[in-house]
Amino acid sequence: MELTFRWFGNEDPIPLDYVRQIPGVRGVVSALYDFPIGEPWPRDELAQLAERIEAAGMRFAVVESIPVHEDIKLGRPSRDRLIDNYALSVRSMGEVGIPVLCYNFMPVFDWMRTDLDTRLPDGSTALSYDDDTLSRFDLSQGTGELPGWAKAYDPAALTGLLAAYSSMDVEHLWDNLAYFLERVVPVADSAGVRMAIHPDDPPWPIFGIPRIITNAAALDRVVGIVDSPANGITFCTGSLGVDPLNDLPRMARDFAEMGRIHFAHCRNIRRTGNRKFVETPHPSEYGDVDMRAVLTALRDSGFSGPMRSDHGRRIWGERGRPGYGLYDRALGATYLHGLWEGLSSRENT
Ligand code: DNO
Repeated sequence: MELTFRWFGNEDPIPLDYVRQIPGVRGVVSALYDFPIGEPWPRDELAQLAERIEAAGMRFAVVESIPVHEDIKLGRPSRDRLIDNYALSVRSMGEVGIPVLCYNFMPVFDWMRTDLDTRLPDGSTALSYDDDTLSRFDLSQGTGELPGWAKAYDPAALTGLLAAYSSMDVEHLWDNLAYFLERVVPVADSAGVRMAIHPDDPPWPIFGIPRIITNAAALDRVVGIVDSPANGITFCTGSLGVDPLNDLPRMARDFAEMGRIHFAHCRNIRRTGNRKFVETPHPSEYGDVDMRAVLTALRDSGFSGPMRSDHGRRIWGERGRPGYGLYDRALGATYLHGLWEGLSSRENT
C-alpha cells in the first residue's frame, strides 16, 4: 500500500512541505485545475507539477480527476472530439509516469452534501447529507449555494442539463459509459495508466437524475465493459458505505482479488436514517465502516496501490476547504498507516 494525500495545487492553502511531514505519506494525489473541462491537458504542465511534487520529496501517484465532460455522459455528437481530448490527457499522464487516474461518471454533480458544518459530539464539524433536505433545494436559481462539489452553473445551463438527464434512461447512461471506456481504456492500457472509476457519492439518484455506480453489481458491470487491468475502480468506503446493503469487506476482497482496485479512499460515515448520513473520524469505532475489516480484506488480497485518507472534519480551529483541511486528514492518514502496520505485523508473527 502506498499512503497518499490529496493536494489541490496552487489553490491549496496547505503547503506541500506539510504534506511531506505526515508520517508514511509518500504519494500525492492532484490534478491540473486551470483547464476548462473537455480541453486536453498539456504534458508539460503535468510534468511541471510532477517535478514540484518530487522536489518536495514525494511522487505524483494519482491524478484525481480528469473531469468527464457532460456531453460524453449525455452521448451528444461532440463526444467523439471530447473523448479524443480525454485520451490525449491520459497519454500525457503515461508519458509523465503518473500511474493511476481516478475519475467519475456522475451526471452534473460530483459529491453532494446538504450541510458542511454539522456539529459532532466532540465539538468538531463535519459534512452531512439528508435526502429530505436535498429535496427542498431550489435549482431553478442555478447551483448557487449548493453545499457539494458542484461546478457552478447558471440557471439556464443547469435547467437544460437536468432536463436532458431526467428524460434519460439509466441504460442509456450505461451505454454512454461503455462508449467512453471502449475508447479510452485501450489508450490507458498502452500508456501504462490504470483507470479507477469513483463510485457515485451518494450512491443513489439525486434531483431526479440517475446515478449508476452504486454497488457491487454496478462495479462488476464496469470492469466487465472492457476486460482489461487498466479498467478498474477507486474503492471509496465513504461513498459505498452509506448504503447498508453494500458489504464493504467483501467487495474490497472480491475486487482486489480481481486486481481491479487501483486506488482506495478510506473514510468513515455514520448512517443516521434512510438516506441520511454524517461523516465521522476515520477509525472504525466512530462510524458504520469497519475500517479494520476493509483494510484486512485489501491486504489479504494483495492490494498494493495508493490509498488516501478522505474527507476530514474541521478541528482545532482550522478553516480549510470543506472536507479537505490538513489536520483531520492527517490524523486519518496516520490511523490508516498504523492499521496497515498492525496488519503486517500479524504476518510476521
Ligand atoms: C470527493 C472526491 C470526489 C472524487 C471524484 C473523482 O471528495 O472523492 O470528488 O474526486 O468523484 O472524480
